[in-house]
Amino acid sequence: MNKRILIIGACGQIGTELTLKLREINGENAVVASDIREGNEELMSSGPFEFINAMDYNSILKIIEKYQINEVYLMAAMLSATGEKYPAKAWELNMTSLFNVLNLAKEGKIEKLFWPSSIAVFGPTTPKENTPQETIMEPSTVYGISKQAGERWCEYYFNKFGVDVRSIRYPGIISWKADPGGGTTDYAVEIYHNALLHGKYDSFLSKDTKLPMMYMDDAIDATIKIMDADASTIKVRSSYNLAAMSFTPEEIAIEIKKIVPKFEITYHSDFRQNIADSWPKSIDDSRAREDWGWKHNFNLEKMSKNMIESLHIRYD
Ligand code: AKB
Repeated sequence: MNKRILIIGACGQIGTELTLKLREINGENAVVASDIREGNEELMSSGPFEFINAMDYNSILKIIEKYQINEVYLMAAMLSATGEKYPAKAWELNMTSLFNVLNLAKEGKIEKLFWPSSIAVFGPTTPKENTPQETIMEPSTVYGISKQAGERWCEYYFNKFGVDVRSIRYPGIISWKADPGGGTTDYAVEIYHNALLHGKYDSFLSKDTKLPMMYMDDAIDATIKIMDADASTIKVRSSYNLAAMSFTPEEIAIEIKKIVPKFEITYHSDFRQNIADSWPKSIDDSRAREDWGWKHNFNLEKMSKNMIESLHIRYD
């Protein structure tokens, strides 16, 4: 059956590039972008767009029926740093939107669902290096609690109702097309913009804060790969660990300096330091590699070259 895809939260950092890639693969009219706000020019002009509030079940259902959608990617969420400022709103958005799409799948309105989880499901008591797929999970942020609860619900809907939901625990995602918003790993995007525009960056994480990260191209590749995989190969129905690289602010600064020699970094930690300190430093993603053939392509060096080249074009 032909894919008829709806992306909810299409104007965010990952949603934008996921929409563009899915349109390239499936044809522009097969992929409906939706959000509560408009996106960038490329997204808005490349195919159908609808305003949807992810917390409003009926508005999602209306669009699913209008376009005869069979696959949904729910990319709307409040991330870790903003979530700490607005805990009740973060919980409400992250959980209500998930229940809306899980219930639509349970009622047979859609066939397949992608929902992103995060390394934020882990907490201070989790083993920090090479964090296993199954381990202690005591998240200490509202965002992390919502993602962990969400994972449990995904598995529950799969076991009880046969809902075909697939999920990845994204690390920090680095990209240049659309800006991230409200995350703890956002420093690793801001740093490239600031290096090119101002030749300096004041990091809100300390120089030795190591976190798992991934370039957007790899994140999109993984997302499409897990959704295209045969259902029998998806053995984890909560969410898969996923990894590409891990680095500190100091290490990314050294890499940037190789391309922008005048670049200088300073460090002034803020409240996001505590969040970062509660997360793993590196992730064991062997289950994703074994089950559905996940492979990353970008390391820190290759990503830095690509980011700086792409941002040069954007700013020129
Ligand atoms: C955040 O920093 O909140 C996100 C995430 C790791 O899920 N980028």
